[in-house]
Amino acid sequence: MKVPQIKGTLRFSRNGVRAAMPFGAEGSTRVEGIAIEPSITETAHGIRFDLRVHTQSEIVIDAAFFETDLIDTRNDRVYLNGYQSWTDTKEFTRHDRMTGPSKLLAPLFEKHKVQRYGDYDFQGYSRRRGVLHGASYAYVRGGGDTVRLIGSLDETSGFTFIKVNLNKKRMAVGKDCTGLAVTGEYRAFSLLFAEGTLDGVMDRWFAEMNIKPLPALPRTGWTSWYNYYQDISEEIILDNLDSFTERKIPIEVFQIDDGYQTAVGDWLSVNDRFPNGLKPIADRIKEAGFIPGIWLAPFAGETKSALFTEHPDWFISDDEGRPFCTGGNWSAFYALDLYNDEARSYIRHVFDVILNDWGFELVKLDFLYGVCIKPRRDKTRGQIMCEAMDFLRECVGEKQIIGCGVPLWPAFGKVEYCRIGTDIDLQWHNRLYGLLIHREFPSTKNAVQNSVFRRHLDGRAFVNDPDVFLLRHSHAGRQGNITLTEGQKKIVFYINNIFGNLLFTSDNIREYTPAERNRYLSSFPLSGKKIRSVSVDGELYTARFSIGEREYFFASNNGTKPRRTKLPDSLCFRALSRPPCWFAPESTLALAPFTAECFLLCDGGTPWKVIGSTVSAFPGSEVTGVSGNGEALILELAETVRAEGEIYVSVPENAGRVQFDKTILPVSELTVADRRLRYTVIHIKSLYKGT
Ligand code: 9PG
Repeated sequence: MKVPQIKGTLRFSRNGVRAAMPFGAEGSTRVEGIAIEPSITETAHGIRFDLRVHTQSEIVIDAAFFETDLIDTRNDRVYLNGYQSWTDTKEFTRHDRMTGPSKLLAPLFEKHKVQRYGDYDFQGYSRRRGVLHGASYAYVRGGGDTVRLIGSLDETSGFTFIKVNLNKKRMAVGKDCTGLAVTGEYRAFSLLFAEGTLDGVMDRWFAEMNIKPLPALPRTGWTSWYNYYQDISEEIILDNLDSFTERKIPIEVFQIDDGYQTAVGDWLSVNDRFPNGLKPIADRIKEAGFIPGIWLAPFAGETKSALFTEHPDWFISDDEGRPFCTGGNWSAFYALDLYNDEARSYIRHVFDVILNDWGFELVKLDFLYGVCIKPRRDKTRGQIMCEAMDFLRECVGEKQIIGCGVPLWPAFGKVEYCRIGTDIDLQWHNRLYGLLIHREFPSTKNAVQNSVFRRHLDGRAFVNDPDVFLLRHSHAGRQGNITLTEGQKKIVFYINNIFGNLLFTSDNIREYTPAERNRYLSSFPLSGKKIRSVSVDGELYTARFSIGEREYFFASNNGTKPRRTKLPDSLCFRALSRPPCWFAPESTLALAPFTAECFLLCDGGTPWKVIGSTVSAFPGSEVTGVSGNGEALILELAETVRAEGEIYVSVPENAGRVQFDKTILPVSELTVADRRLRYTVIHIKSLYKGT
């Protein structure tokens, strides 16, 4: 790639006197006692830009930013990474607006401090079309498959913000370091520019950072939040646990969410809905063969907590020494000061009890952004957040972490799993909220969007947690008010399964109808997917991916207008459809509003291949071995198959019948677009126990 242009300014004050110094890509700038030293080098992974500031006496930085020339045309799309896990993220166009909490409603929001959930207190929101920003990294997509990445290599010195004005083809890069006092050296920027395919530039960025994901497997599981919310009890938790064990559902993680504690912050004070405490529950979960998980917000303390009322001095305060509110959740909450020794000891003790005494093996650590809500004179937000992640890692040791509500860069390589989108809602999207409140609000639409657009982090930074899928109907569960339609539930189900690798639900599976149950069971086995290509055109999402040797196509219409797309150049078996349905190569697929369809690509020509199945949502992924010998068919299934259904296996031209498992099976014939399919049908009985 060509060397990017760099035209920057460092603004600071020294002894109360304001000054500014320009910098470029090369050549140092000096004034008495201060030197700015840029360096631009070509590495194995791209073009690296570093900017160091050396100062003999203390300076207080006001701003550090530069303009660069990554945008070619007004029609370029720019991926802008939202500030934290929940912030909406996608490839933006010049028609998009980015909006923070409504200024008009500010008095209303004052109590809830909605601006503190994101970057509203320190990043400008002009609400103008095409004037947008993101954190830590961005990429520009012109017409085709090539993208130009700009990625921060080091946020321990402060968050990097990338701001664009697509109408004017401008991009500026700034460091969130306003108010930082520096003496000696400050590494103001460390960035990689790279050009290539999205996968290519992501590989190179992570290689240049030398960040590797912690070892962690894809997991299936259950969490209490999206059915019971805070309204949980021992009885509810154990009843749901039993529902999985009785039915021999092969989930791996069973996680208790918010609601067990007397107040947020008082993690060791379990409320009276759990009369026996949590240790016996963790034991029961382990006896059932699952990994016990628990939620906590380790830096948070709500107004009514004993933690906050007894130790207000452990919390971050404003410049006048008053408590600095982090947000409106619960009875409003505050964040512990990471640099207060007693606060640190308290957090260490909490983890020691939860992990070692109670025996939990996985913690979902939430509302983490709170800890860096207020930069210090000696530390930027980015530095605080990175140090906080190191501290949490040290506290949790070898046990596992799901990061949540966290700026992503500091979580790279530090947590096994990480939420990359906002909360699933029981409705698709509250438009009014979208227009008026913070970008982090629960929205199924935004959650799905982030799962697709942040897919490149999965397996590079951590395992992506797309949040839960829900399959229950509207009158099931405590929260009988689920208004997601069948199609919307199917979209979330597929997108989570394709792009995420932590597959949780919150449904009470006892309440499933037979159809809901079979849909749920069709998610087993969870199999690794390799994404080959993705296209997003408005609300039409399509993707090609593979599972082992098998190829798949997925399409969803996430909007309210009917859409059409073309199937790949192969016979396509439509998943979850009965009777079996094969589509001709390159047929047009009509997608009604809010529908999703997944297809197995099968040429059908060669014998002894799975050419369709209704057992798995990803037809064929449940089959670990298929072969034939004369007329005898050998078929092996994954251990975690539970659903019932039919598997369609192609047979040789001359085979009039097939022998399988001591039975004789007939051969069927079908012609789809002048391709003849000869196949046999194997009925798989449900291994599911109970109703
Ligand atoms: C427990 C929940 C669940 C959930 C988390 C988190 O923007 N917001 O106002 C907002 C509030 C709560 C929230 C997400 C966003 O939920 O993501 O899975 O654990 O806390 O309280």
